Amino acid sequence: MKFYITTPIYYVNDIPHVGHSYTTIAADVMARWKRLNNYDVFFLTGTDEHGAKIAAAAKTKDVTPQKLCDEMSAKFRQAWELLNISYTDFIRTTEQRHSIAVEKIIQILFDKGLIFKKKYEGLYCVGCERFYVPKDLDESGCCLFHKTKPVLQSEENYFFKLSSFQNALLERIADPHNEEYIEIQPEERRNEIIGKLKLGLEDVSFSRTAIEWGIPVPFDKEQTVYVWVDALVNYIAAIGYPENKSKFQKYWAADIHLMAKDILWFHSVIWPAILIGAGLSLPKKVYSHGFFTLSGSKMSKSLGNVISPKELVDKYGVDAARYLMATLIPFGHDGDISWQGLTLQYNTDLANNLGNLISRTVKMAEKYFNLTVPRTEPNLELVKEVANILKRSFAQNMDNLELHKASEVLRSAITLVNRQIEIDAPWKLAKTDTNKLASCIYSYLQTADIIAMHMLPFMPVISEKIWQITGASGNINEVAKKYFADTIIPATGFSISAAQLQASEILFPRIA
Ligand code: ME8
Repeated sequence: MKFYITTPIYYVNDIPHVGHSYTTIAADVMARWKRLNNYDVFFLTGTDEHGAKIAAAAKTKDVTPQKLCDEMSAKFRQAWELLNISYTDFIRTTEQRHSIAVEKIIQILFDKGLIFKKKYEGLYCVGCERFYVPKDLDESGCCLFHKTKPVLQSEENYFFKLSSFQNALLERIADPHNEEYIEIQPEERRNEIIGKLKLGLEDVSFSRTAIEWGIPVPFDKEQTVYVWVDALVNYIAAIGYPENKSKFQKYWAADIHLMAKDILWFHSVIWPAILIGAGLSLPKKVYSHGFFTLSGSKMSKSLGNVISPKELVDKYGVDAARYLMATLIPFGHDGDISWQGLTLQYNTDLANNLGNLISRTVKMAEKYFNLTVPRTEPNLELVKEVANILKRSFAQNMDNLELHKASEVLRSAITLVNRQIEIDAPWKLAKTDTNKLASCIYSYLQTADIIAMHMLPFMPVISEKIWQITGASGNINEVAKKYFADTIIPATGFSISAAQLQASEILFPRIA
């Protein structure tokens, strides 16, 4: 089975920050989870490089737009490398494979009579790269996202007959039984889109005359393709449209387009309308996660409160940074993040709970058995209980993109083992019953391994480290694939080879 997941392609006028990282880490967690479940995963990210915004940014820096794009796109790649993002492909809209696909789509829509020329005057927000009507703006006439006044622009452009797609879209978005159903999540966002759709749709400009930094319209070289249409097509260009038919057929339609609510309209209305118009099938799920503020304020360069991926990694380490970002706020809901909140969660979940479980277990193995715990029957009750807690809801939460809930399940499994250690009191057993002591420690090691397998999508490097420290045999990813496919069961399928336990370094040093 295939699984095709995408992030937005990010604008290169901005440096990668914690907002972009949020979506990309979440997509990576999903991609890794699906790989562990034996899916053939295609995970796409990339950069959005055309349009007025990029041209203006290049002008300010006194460089050519292409130079700016090359530099900035490389920064996104570096950021994703730093965060250990396992993308399959990274697309840039200035690549030829991309412009070929855009030209093809625009031409098809034009040939089908879905694009026509019209003079238009409207309020354009460069930040959003879109026209607004006054009712979309706040009381002072500003864009809700950028808090700036859109400028009046008048042009003769090519328009897309979006208005004629109202019913086709409503059928596919509102009716779960429709063959081409697009699942918009979360529910509140879906309802908002349905509500807006019911009010009717206006035709939308699909080309610009004033903007040179873009892909020329194939049937009128005086115009360039509207940057949003250009950008959306990346999702099919990257998987081979139009030339590599077999690759395209293999991966399209997308299983999940992931983004925040700022761009949900484009993904759940404009993009599906383009696809219906071009005779292509529709994405299965469009998921809008929450938008977060930083210590109560909108993140912005001018406020100087932008957190970079590097700052996160420097403070918490790569794996912990990934875990914290993916789980700190309920996925799908707006929230606030702060250094204080991140550090608190780090100390609670990682330094205290998980870190403590590993370090105390290994310390006991070292103290009482010189890191060679004799092979005994583990406390199967505990191992099974941990496996059951995880089985009951971890997979379901992950599949529903409820990453924070999946992490809560993990947390409760870890807490359970830590409590069991208190109940068993191995330090007392050491004086009375070394057999039982070995069996207890063996069970903590087994549960740590089960937990590590579930942690893999969030913390791939530390999970593997835990696997090695506890002396588990085999490659954690391969064992986990079997485990999630139910072809091995806990306590029998993977064994602790007693001699290989490693003294543990501190996995998560406490942070003040
Ligand atoms: O919109 N909270 O690119 P963009 C949560 N190029 N997510 C955030 C965030 C925050 N505070 N800030 C940014 C564009 N994001 C277009 C997309 S796709 C065909 C074209 C994330 O660089 C979130 O995913 O402005 C949001 O939707 C995206 O960055 C916007 O990225």
